[in-house]
Amino acid sequence: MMAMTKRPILIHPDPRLKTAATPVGEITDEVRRLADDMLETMYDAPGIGLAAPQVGVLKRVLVMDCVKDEGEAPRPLVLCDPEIVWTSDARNVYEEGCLSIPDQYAEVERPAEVEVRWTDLEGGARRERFDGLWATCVQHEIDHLDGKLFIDYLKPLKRQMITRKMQKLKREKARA
Ligand code: K1U
Ligand code: ZN
Repeated sequence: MMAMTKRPILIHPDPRLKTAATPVGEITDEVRRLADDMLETMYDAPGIGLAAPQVGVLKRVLVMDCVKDEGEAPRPLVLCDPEIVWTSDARNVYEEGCLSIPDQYAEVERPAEVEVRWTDLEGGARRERFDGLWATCVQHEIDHLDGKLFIDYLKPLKRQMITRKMQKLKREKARA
């Protein structure tokens, strides 16, 4: 049994959040440890998703659990080298947030359903169609792996306003 460690989450702006991550290829113990730590970090935040670049690791690994009901069993998913293989024509608007852009929310329009192919932690090939919040979340997380943030979908002025707030937050945190 591996000990899970909470890792610090990078706050925007940070060049690592703008960099495309590289495929993991073979699933090693290092990848398994990273995934365990990311789940711990995501649940602790709390959040419904997390991508490896958000903890400073430029590898194509994401975790998510979009189960909302208190009574429902958690469904932690780890996706290595995920690829979107199909998107619906129907679109969905969701007010998104991001653990790397705390307390900022904005509506983003994305395909309502997506089919994703990935490798699981046992090295198996997986394929699943996601809808609702799961579809929004997996697209948000795959964007992170491509160095893209949800604010990149917003008008430049709104994006700039949020970036300035985050710069101020980082300055304050550095002084504290
Ligand atoms: O990638 C991230 O920064 C995580 C992010 C994922 C996400 C949220 C909303 C739409 C798309 C993707 C978050 O988890 S932000 C926190 C959040 O949404 C949440 C936190 C606690 C309970 C429920 C939701
Ligand atoms: Zn995010």
